[in-house]
Amino acid sequence: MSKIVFITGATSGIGRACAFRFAESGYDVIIAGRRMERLIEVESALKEKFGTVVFSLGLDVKQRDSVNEAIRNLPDRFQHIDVLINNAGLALGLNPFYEGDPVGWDSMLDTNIKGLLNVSHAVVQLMIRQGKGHIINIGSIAGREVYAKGNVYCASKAAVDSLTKSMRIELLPFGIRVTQIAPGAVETEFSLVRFEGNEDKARAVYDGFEPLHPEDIAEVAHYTASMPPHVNINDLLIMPTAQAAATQIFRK
Ligand code: NDP
Ligand code: 8X3
Repeated sequence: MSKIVFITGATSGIGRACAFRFAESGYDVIIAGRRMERLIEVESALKEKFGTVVFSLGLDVKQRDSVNEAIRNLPDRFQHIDVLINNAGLALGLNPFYEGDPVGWDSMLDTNIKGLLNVSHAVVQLMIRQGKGHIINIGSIAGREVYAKGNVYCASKAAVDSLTKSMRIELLPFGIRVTQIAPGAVETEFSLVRFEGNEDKARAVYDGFEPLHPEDIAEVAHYTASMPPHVNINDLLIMPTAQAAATQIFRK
């Protein structure tokens, strides 16, 4: 029986790359995200390229009732989840907090923290029954260091760091592994979302250096999941070679 990975935020960037990497090594995949047309595109590509068994889940991780219902109603063959990648997340804006938009704060906190909790809470019930599983949380350098104008996004990723540690302690009796992967700058749609579709601003974030590619993080996520069952990789901070800290980037 193939292993099953459940990836949130698989319509773009890191999540999409994870779907391809895990599919390549023979996993069946559950891909989740709000944009159904993107899910259909990823599903078709995975089927065509690797013959993957895919289940697409149009899902907003902020909607707790929908998350619970979606996971309760997974087809039987997807009711056994080996790996959950909590990747869905976003930043909105880059302003001092006193100029920030509270609607954006709600969206970041509800997605990056409560969304991760909603999905984990539902999926972990399956893992507890199985007596095994692996939760991989995508944190950020922003959860380790605070940078000016990062305020709520940084706080949301610091919460991911705390929750990862809590999960690891609390899931100890059930043989469930918990890993945090915390990337520095990865070129995805992240900055386009942060700057509300402003392509010039988004491109400028990655100007003059080679950022990480989503495939780099997917490779690492796959690596952590490929270790023997008695090995848990707790935490990985992964930066582009040209980046030493959140705001220390060497640009040519
Ligand atoms: P992208 O914008 O490319 O991808 C974000 C993904 O999250 C999309 O698939 C989006 O899907 C999904 N998503 C957002 N909100 C929701 C929601 N409410 N419900 C379900 N899915 C949602 O960015 P990245 O790939 O870069 O981001 C992935 C993760 O990596 C995030 O948690 C981000 O914070 C983190 N990260 C990113 C870094 C970077 O530099 N890019 C660095 C460190 C961490 P859809 O819109 O279809 O719902
Ligand atoms: C995304 C990386 O440095 O833009 O988490 O916050 S950063």
